[in-house]
Amino acid sequence: MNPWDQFTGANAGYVYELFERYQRDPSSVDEATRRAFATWTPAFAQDDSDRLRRGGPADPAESNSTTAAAPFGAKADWSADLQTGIAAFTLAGKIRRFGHLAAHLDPLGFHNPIGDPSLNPQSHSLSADALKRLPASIVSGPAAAGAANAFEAIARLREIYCSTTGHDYSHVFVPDERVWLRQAVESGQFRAPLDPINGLELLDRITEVETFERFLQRTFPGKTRFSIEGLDMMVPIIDEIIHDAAEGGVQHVMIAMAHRGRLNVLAHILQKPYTQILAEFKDPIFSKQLRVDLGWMGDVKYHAGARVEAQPDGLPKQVIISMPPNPSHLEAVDPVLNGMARAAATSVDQPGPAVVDKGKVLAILIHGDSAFPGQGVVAETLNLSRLDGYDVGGIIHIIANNQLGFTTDPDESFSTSYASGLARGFKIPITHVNADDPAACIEAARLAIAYRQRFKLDYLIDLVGYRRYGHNEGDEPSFTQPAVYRIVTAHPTVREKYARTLVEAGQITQQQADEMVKARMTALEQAYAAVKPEQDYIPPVPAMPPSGAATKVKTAMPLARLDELNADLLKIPEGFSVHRKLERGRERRKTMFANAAERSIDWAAAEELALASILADGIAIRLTGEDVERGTFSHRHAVYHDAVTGDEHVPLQRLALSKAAFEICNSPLSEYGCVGFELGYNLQEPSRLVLWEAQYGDFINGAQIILDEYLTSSRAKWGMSPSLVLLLPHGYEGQGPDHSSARLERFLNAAADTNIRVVNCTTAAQYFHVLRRQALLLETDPLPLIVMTPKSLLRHGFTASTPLELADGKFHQVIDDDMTPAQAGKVRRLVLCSGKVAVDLFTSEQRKENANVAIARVEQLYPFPESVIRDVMGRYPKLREVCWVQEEPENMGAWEFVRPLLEQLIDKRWPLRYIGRVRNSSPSEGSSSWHAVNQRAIVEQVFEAKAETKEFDRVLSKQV
Ligand SMILES: Cc1ncc(C[n+]2csc(CCOP(=O)(O)OP(=O)(O)O)c2C)c(N)n1
Ligand SMILES: [Mg+2]
Repeated sequence: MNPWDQFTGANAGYVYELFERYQRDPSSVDEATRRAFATWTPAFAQDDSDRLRRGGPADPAESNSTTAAAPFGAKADWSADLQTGIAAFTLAGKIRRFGHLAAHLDPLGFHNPIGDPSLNPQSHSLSADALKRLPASIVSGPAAAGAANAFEAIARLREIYCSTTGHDYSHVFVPDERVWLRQAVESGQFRAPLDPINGLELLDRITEVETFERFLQRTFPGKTRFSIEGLDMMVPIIDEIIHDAAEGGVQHVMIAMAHRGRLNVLAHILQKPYTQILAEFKDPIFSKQLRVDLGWMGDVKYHAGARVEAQPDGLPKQVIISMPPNPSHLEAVDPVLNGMARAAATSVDQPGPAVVDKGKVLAILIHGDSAFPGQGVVAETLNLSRLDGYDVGGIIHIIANNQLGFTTDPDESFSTSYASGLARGFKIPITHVNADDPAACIEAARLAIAYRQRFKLDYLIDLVGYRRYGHNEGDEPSFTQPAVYRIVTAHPTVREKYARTLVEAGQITQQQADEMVKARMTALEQAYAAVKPEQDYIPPVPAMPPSGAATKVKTAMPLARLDELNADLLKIPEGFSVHRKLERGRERRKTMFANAAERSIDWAAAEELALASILADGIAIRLTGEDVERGTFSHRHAVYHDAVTGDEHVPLQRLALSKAAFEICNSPLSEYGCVGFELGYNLQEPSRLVLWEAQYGDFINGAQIILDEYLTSSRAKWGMSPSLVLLLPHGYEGQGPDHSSARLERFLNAAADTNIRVVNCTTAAQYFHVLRRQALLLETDPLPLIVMTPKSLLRHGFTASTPLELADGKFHQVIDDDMTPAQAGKVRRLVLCSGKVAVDLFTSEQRKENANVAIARVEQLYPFPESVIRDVMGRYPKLREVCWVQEEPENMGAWEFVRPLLEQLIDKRWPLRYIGRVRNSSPSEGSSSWHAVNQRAIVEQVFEAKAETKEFDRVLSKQV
């Protein structure tokens, strides 16, 4: 028997490759193979002189190897056949890899396929005849099965890879996944006829989609709706994904998308009633929207979210489908939805690590073709996909690719070959599909959800269509894309085309197809006639009004309980070796409760005790951020690493008293994406305490879009109730402009309507109580909590607290100077300040010598504790002036926020002075010496009877 006969398909290909190597360099294969190649003849050795006579290849680079002459001894005929086999095998590989480049993806035919010479048989010196002489098995896979020869198999392969679908998955490096994809794609298992499509239902669905837009266009001409038209198949694609997901056990499908087609998806996937949408188009002004104080709420209609419990066709169970509201800021919703999905998939009712069930929830993210490559947060979100602390078992991405971004063409939008290029780096399989081919779109959807369910990994559908109108419906697209819009105007809709296909196939008559349109239009007209804007317009559900619970909640904990928690935290698993240096700290903690009045509790201990006590109260916690496990300042050590084995021990997950899960993870180096994720997690599961810590507070500005669009305004815009905690290391310690300021002023600038809490604590006990307060308010009075946290003060004696302060105390919005009434009677100057500068003042030499100055710490800046400060002012009968003191420049920090509030409180009784750094564009000095000078000047100015010292004058003159 000829040994070549044993090899078929991929194996044969491998042998051909080996032979090719052998031809180039016989010593590159092992001895036995060398012997075999010297004697065996390929099975299909037939006269192929025809092919050999033909001209050279179109692309020599692609085909050099296939035209190389046998170097020695081989018989010319079998060598030639072997070459043909190798060429056919290579061609099949190129089609699988690059076939998408020749696929007809653009329904308008405006952007031609890029193509690739290696996809042509001629480039491999292959003729049709030569291919016909080869067995189909050389192509291998399902395309070869049942094919008479390689010619037929190659033709099938081209049909699969180069028609209206571009399967782009060669970048998936895990063989299992790639083999699955290849099999799924080539077998046609997700395509009709193997997986049938109900053509009439599909036609009716796209009729519904199109008619909705046409009705809106007719009824509200020119009004912005961001029509889906040109990408109508998006709706059936989502239908299909939801159906298959629900069938596979998914209980909750979460969808996020931008403006394009959103109203259509809200109406038809989220089942938002037509009457409600139409009432929004009428844009009524009603009393229920207005507030007496000229304030406002709400957002434009195409930012609204929705939620529905639906039963997909033919399935016995319900599935929740939800879409969060989102802002204009394209792609900002990506990490938010990702975090929501994670929260929904996570169970936290057992102590220990959180348990994630990746099969429970499915997230679908719909992107724009300009926004996907353009917005960095997309990359940040994709980067979360396979990280333990963020994984949601695969997101299905759909690029709503209308080949335009406002007026910007694709070649002005991205440097990758496709809008989806970024996904390749994340090993996400991509299906580019022509939005005018409904069957291909349905296959893409089925493929995506099947892959996601099988591997629990992301999948991307690049739905390539067009935009029927301008960016919005009042826009004239032919100003900028005249050629495209000449085609669009004459281009039939996908509904028209599909109706024609079904008519030609005899499945429906044209009249029946037209009836479908009429029926849908009638339903819309009836809905419109029935609209009662006063009832149908539903403004955002008002967020829980502030309940005042914040001042009443009891955060203290009995000493014995704290001691017990502490002992529990200090337990170490048998045989675990703690790092020598960390052991010392643990030893100190063992005696922390020995004397209840001793200042033995530092910042990190207070935090750990607070978190432990929250877990013991049954509230789950998630804490993330850059390097949070250890803590940027090496203070937290929430995760111990065995000094010998590297094994991990997380005390808060081993707590005997805990009643809920504790999740902690170092985040990737991202702020926008990660803060968005945590915010989404928090919104989805508001009863859990979610904390994000910045490496340094400065870096929070990387997440500014999330802060502005979600954290501080989502209450007013969408009636949401976020309660995320941000821990932002803040304080002037001479580390330069970028490690000093968490931009307190930006939070205060966004503070209104009791939308956040902003604190700057100066003691460990205050931090303990504020964390506990936050946890205990999650259900009754939730608000985001912004904490300016210390750096050098983490281990400062001044900030340490006594066990009693935890056991008997509470969070104080203001900490007044610790003076007797007699001492207070001498005070002339009341200094109000917040955070680290207070510690500088209290611990200064001047403080001891100066009895005229009282220092009160404003620990909570928002909501501003007016009445407490009023009381503080009342304690000093001989007061002559009030000073606001801060480390930050005058245009930053809290000053500009507190100034009008203090002026109101002072009511012209005393002058209000500012002491702090001068206005500056940069948050702080670049030199630590300069920092020391300015810091000293602030302290001196506070305690000087006369305001300016010589040094301060000098500093000022230099700075100016
Ligand atoms: C972050 C951000 N920058 C700019 C804009 C303004 N903008 C609104 S839509 C749009 C074009 C979006 O193009 P694409 O992503 O292709 O979506 P399409 O409108 O084509 O569906 C731009 C630039 C925005 N909304 N968000
Ligand atoms: Mg676009």
